[in-house]
Amino acid sequence: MEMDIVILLGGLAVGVGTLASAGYYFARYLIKTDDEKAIEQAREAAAIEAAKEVEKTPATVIPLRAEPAIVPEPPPTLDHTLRGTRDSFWGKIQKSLLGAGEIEGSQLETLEEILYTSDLGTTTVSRLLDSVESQLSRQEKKSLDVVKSSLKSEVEAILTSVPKMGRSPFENFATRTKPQVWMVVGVNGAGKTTTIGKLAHLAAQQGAKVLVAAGDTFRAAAQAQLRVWSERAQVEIFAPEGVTDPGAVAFDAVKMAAARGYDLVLIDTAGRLHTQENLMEELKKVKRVMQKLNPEAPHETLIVLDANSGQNALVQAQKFHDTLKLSGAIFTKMDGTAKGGVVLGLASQLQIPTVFLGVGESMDALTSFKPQEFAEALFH
Ligand SMILES: Nc1nc2c(ncn2[C@@H]2O[C@H](COP(=O)(O)OP(=O)(O)OP(=O)(O)O)[C@@H](O)[C@H]2O)c(=O)[nH]1
Ligand SMILES: [Mg+2]
Repeated sequence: MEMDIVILLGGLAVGVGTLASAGYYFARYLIKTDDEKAIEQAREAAAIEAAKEVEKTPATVIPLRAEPAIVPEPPPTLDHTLRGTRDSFWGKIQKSLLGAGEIEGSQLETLEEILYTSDLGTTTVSRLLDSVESQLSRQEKKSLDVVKSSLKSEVEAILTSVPKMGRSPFENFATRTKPQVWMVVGVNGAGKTTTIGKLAHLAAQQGAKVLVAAGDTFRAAAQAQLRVWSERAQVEIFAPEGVTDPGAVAFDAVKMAAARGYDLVLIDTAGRLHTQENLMEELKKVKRVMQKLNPEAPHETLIVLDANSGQNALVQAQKFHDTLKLSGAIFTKMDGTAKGGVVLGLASQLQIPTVFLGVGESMDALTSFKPQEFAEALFH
């Protein structure tokens, strides 16, 4: 009995204790003192102010893909491309003769000196000098504008006197026999493979079915380089593994193109110096081998010349012309050279028509050569 009372009293004590502590916590958290209420209100107000500040700040948008938009660059204009050449030619003439009065004696010598250092070639220099010295009256020689227009007409006359100058090899393309075969030759690094890529692109854009043939069997990376260009231009490539004879590549490419209805075969060749007789002979052989299939092939034999090589380009062209009978020239790297005057040299000395100009490294950077436009840009 006593034991029961002890348990009962113990239970009561625990119950009262629990109630007391529950009451304390109720009073502590729900019934707040005035001080506590004031602190809480201040905190709330501060939080609202802070939220308003965040709202005022413009949101920073982080795009999912922060890649710059790809805007295709337009190919540079000829006027822009020729600025280096223009500065070293007409720019220099203008600077040294401005305000000189009548151009005679020492001024004529200065003019001659500038012309000789402009990579024009001796024949062109004589013609240009003559157009000022003998064809202008004393009065006319006093005007820089008259001198300019006389030089410009002479430049135009030199360029247009070459048969087929500025003719595009794509002229009447659709009506020509299939496949047209173009062989591209030149010294090492002139820009042959790049130019083939550009030509392939141009032809493909005009709807032609194009095959590029990896006739440079000499340089290890040559096939791979041409493959990259063929992918860019979205044209087919003929590049057999392990074939070391460029004649065999050209032959098989032309054969395949004829069988499969290609419109154009562009044959890349290994770079070689015009002085390497055996390698020049090799090119003759490539040509002969193709002619067994098609006596008219190659329909175009185009030399690629680096404009930076200046007068040496004329020596190269002469030798390649003697060996292969060139049908046209393409000057590359006209952008960023001061030696573009060599285009005139090629016309007046060798009568080889320039058909395209390379004006940059991209696929679109190939422009048709137009004599008037060239003369215009040279004297702008
Ligand atoms: N700026 C500029 N660079 C060019 C032009 N054409 C070609 N190039 C550059 O010239 C370099 C040589 O070009 P390639 O096409 O490999 O020359 P290649 O004649 O095939 O050379 P090989 O096969 O070694 O004889 C490359 O870096 C090209 O990008 C052009 O018109 N302008
Ligand atoms: Mg090459």
